[in-house]
Amino acid sequence: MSRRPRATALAATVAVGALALIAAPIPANAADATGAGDELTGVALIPAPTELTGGAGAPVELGPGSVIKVHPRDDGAAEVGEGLAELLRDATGYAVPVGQRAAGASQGATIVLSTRGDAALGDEGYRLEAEGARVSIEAHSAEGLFRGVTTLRQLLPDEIESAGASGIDWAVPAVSIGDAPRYDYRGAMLDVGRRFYPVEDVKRFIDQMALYKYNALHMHLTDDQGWRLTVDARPELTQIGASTQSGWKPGTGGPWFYTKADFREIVDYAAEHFIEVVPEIDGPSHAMAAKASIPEINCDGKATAPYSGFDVGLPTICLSPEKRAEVRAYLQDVFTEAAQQSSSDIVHIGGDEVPSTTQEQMDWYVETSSEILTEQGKRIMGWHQIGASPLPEGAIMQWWADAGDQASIGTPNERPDVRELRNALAQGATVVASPADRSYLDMKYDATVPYGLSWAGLVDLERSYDWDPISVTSSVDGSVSLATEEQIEGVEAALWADRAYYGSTKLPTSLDQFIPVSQYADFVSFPRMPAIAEVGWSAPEVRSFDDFERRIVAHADRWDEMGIGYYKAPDVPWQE
Ligand code: TNX
Repeated sequence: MSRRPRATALAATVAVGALALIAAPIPANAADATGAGDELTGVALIPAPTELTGGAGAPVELGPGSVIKVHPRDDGAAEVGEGLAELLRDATGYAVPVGQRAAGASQGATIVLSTRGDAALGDEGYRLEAEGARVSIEAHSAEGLFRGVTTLRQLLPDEIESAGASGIDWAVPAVSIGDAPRYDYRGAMLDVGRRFYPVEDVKRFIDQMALYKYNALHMHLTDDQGWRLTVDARPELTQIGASTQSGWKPGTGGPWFYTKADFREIVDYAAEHFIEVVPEIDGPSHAMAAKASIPEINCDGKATAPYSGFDVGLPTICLSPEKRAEVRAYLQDVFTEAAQQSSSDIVHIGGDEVPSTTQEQMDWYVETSSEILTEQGKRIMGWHQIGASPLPEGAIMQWWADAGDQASIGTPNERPDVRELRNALAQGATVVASPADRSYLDMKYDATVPYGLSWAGLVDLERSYDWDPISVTSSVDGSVSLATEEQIEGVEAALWADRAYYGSTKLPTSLDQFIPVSQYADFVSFPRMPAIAEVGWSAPEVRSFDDFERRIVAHADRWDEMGIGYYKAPDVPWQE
């Protein structure tokens, strides 16, 4: 998946915005839950589309004769159509043939899919019309069509998410939708370093991401507590570095890593959902698993003991001049193989929480990593500390600041983080916003939550929803704004796993406190992951927390169908 140039992205947004004005759209909140009889009753789309109007005609009824029509040479539509057909077949039991000649819709409506829509729709935009005997979705790419099909999925009854729910009325309300994302990059991060997610659990997370139109899975593959990626040139990294997780010493299970086939399976599964996989190899800190595996990246040339504790800010790999050739060789091996195994044009180099290095050492680390990855044709991404160093063209800085950092913007005492942001922007870098006090899914929703941390504060649903990348790169009163809209690449929800156990205000005393990893992920991600999806996708004009709350409550039934164990946050008016 290649990203479109910013200029086109903006043109597409403006074009859809202009359409929205002409069509005098009903805001997404028009589907008032109390508006019985209103044709938009029950429509609860997340993220909110750019333009949504209720059609005057009848709802679309799918039935045993329903077909998906695609043009014979439209391979993208055929592929996306087959995915939709599988979903429909599982849930409805109907045959749902796909093809040009799929005809005979006497007992059910036709779904028409096309990737031959106007170029102004951009890579991910689409138009969806539903009325009477027909649903049509048109995009300019398979990816855009997939996003449109995702909207159709949310227009169908909740039972679409479960297999074998026959006997219900498979109706789609009459609607007209024009839609395109605000930002190109809408990521979610899994910390498989602290806590390993088996392939099936990663796939489950990908399913959840896809339903909310995320397009980048950032895998934090290495940390102090574990190394998860197979690197052929350095087998020790998984032989030794994969023997630990946070709280799990060598010999308590494992090893915990992805074989090449496993990783391929994840990348392919993500690609089927139009999600790219951004691999992260963290360094020069957060690298104890590598230091335990490879003696020559330590200043004394000796391997460290495998680490399974809960600290951050631990020693870095050796950055003294006499060790640089060996460290460079290590970086060459790990970044090359990470680049080759992944599907994104971005590789994440970490760079966070580095203790006791000089700026010269950090610069060497960032420049060396960048050189290796530039040779591989990749862009680099890094936590915002990389902003203090010279950055290559196309670099992305991931802004993970908390409220205190933001509050210092424009004051005489701007924090170093803010200087890093300014420096990165001045070099032409773009920003992915993942403010810790908004989009860190490991922050507790409230003080009663038994998992996670609260160093950036408590993050309830409204806090995770009510921000955007411009607001978190501006002073509190908005008078000093550091990034322009063009310099924002997107947003990311970050699911760290430092405290993925029950009773997380204290360190665990027994392995029994570790709940299954998907149970942890479901709980901390829902309802907040859909909120951050809307921050990344939806135009500011169609966003409001009150309306989002109405829609999120409606989605809870869908999560029940999917078996997602979400947090029934007490401040959200869930329905019985
Ligand atoms: C900070 S955010 C970290 C991570 C922790 C996280 C926990 C960042 C770049 N570094 O190492 O997992 O806080 O909330």
